[in-house]
Amino acid sequence: MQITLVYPKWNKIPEQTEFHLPPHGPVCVAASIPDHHQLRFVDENVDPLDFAQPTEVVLLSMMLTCQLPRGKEIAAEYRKRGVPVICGGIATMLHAQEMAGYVDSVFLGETEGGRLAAVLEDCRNGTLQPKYDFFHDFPPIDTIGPARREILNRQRYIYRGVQMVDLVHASRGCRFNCFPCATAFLGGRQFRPRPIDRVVEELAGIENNRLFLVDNSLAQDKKWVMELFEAIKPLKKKWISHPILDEDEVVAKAAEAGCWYVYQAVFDTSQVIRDRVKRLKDHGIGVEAAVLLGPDNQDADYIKRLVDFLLEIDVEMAEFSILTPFPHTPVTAQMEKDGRILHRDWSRYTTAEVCFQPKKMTPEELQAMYHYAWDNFYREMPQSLRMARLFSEVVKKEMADGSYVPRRLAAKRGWELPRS
Ligand code: B12
Ligand code: SF4
Repeated sequence: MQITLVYPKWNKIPEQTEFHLPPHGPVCVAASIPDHHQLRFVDENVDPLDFAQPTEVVLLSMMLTCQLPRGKEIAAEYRKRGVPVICGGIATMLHAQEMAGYVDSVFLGETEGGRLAAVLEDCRNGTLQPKYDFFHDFPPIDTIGPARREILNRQRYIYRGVQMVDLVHASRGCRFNCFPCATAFLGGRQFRPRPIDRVVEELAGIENNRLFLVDNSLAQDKKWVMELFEAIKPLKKKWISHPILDEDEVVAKAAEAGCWYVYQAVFDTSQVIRDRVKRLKDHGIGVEAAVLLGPDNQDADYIKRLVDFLLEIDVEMAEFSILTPFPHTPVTAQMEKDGRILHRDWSRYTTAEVCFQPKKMTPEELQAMYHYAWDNFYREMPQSLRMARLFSEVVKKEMADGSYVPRRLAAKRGWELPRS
């Protein structure tokens, strides 16, 4: 069959860095599609979608709630042309009932272990079901093979001449249940580490030296992360990740294994956070603070202090998000009970807009404090400069261990380069 896999567009937050990362869900979906099908992939964030191109089925992959409105438009357009549409992905699971009204089939769960292949067979035989429910019925973790990154339009993920990181995951799920997060709902609080040899195999097969380990958290199983770091160290890859277990030997091992910078949630101005950031920086790991604005303990002064604190502890970057009542999160359950959700216009659920009634601020005040935080953190040193500083750090690391890409390319092509 001719298949079109689409990752619908959403409006990027103006404050965030301009570049786009390659989407990870779709490349994993693509890996579950048997080779006898022809596949065309469009990431609408970087390429236009041409509805006139012939296709027999459309797979809509949605990660974020704010992709829903465009996802629905795309589905309508294809269905008008008689093409069946199947949707899946995280945002589909979070809005399963709603999406059922817009597509021919809703797929809940993960595609590996032959599951998507079977759905495509149904489609070919004209027996597509309205729902495939594999929610919390996870495929065996060792059926997750390397993602199919060849489907990406590589030139679109280059920013100012720099190739963006490639995404990879060494585990799925998360055993924690933090208040703003839907991961506990999605993964049933099960941490599912992949066999380490399979992760190494996947990493080794990626030409890009710079990666993003998109695992929810590398703080869930000390033995496993220590083994993982030891195993990937010889690959000399440089990588970014979500938080790492905050213990000296773990952070040291991560740094040796190529950790370049970490997204670290900064929720208060405590000594714990100060120490955590210091530990990472002491090991040469940069810190991008992920800062949530709007929880009930915050007022405008609190946010001002938080911004000062971030500058004082000298995190390399900061990303501010407004607490957003995404479906199936603990915080939303509470807000629903309290009647504090202002609207359900998903196109505005971007984390750049206030969608709920804060406790100690008006929505307008919180919105203003969001802009205050971005403006003041980046006032002395703009985002582009901070980003450039982070990149210069990775280049230094790569130069030090000989993994800098021009060197590897030169080696591949047999050129001699000065030894420095
Ligand atoms: C990695 C990640 C990111 C990466 C995304 C990188 C990328 N380009 O893909 C980064 C760090 C950039 C990111 C950013 C954000 N993220 Co995020 N992220 C995740 C995370 C941790 C994992 C997603 C992932 O890649 N999983 C691995 C892949 C393989 O799994 P998957 O996508 O589920 O795909 C499988 C199935 O769903 C299925 N499938 C997928 N598509 C399809 C399609 C079809 C047709 C079928 C049949 C099946 C199918 O098959 C796949 C293989 O099994 C999730 C949490 C989680 N546990 O899921 C949050 C999560 C998706 N993120 C979230 C949020 C809030 C954000 C931010 C808004 C946070 C912020 N304020 O900055 C930003 C938004 C980005 C922006 N505005 O530009 C929320 C989403 C909430 C929502 N309802 O919208 C989540 C759920 C975490 C949470 N807080 O609850 N994120
Ligand atoms: S915020 Fe991170 S650690 Fe907490 S539940 Fe979500 S994925 Fe797990």
